Amino acid sequence: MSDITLYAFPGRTRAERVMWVLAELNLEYKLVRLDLSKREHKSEAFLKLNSSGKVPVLLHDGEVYTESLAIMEYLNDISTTQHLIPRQAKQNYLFRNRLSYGQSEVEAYLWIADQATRLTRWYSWPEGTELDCIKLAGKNAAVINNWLDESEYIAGDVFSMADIYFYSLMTWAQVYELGFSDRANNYMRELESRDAFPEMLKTKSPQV
Ligand SMILES: N[C@@H](CCC(=O)N[C@@H](CS)C(=O)NCC(=O)O)C(=O)O
Repeated sequence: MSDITLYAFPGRTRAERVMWVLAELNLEYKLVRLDLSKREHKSEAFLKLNSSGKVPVLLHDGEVYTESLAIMEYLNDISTTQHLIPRQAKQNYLFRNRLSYGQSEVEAYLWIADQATRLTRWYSWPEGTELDCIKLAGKNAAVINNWLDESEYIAGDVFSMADIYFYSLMTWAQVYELGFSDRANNYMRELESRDAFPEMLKTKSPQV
């Protein structure tokens, strides 16, 4: 039996995306919540696992895996039962298209908006950066409404890892009061009703 450990923080972070994937794939794991106040993520021991001192970090049979999306795809690869990434070429293209868009056109702006607001202790951005980022993230988030008008899920008509990723982005966008269509809000409620949905993701507390 494989041995999986996931490192996260006590609050909501990018680690919950990974937890959701682990639950969907029925993979058992041990969860280690690092103590942020003690800066355990910058300890010598943790920096040996991830030199950037960030979560999520996954250990699988003694090997280290970092970067939330790469970890999610890796877990899909090692699963012998369910699959959350479409294999057929055109569906797989759509899946990758959504992930790529989410990373470069939505998450990038949300992350800089976070850095320019609640993370100013560590990051320094020129005045106005937050508003510019929120405007761009909002414009791009509107594209999500269009996708959901055309298909049941983010990357077509089958639930995939892209839905897990976009749920995480959409709740993050809501921290900045970016609105979604009724259809998009219903889609989020449907995802929340999945058995594997981690309750933690419903909290609107910001990502660290
Ligand atoms: N691109 C990385 C980002 C990881 C990241 O920024 N994690 C945050 C928590 S969501 C973190 O560990 N922050 C602590 C720090 O930057 O010191 C991923 O997707 O895994």
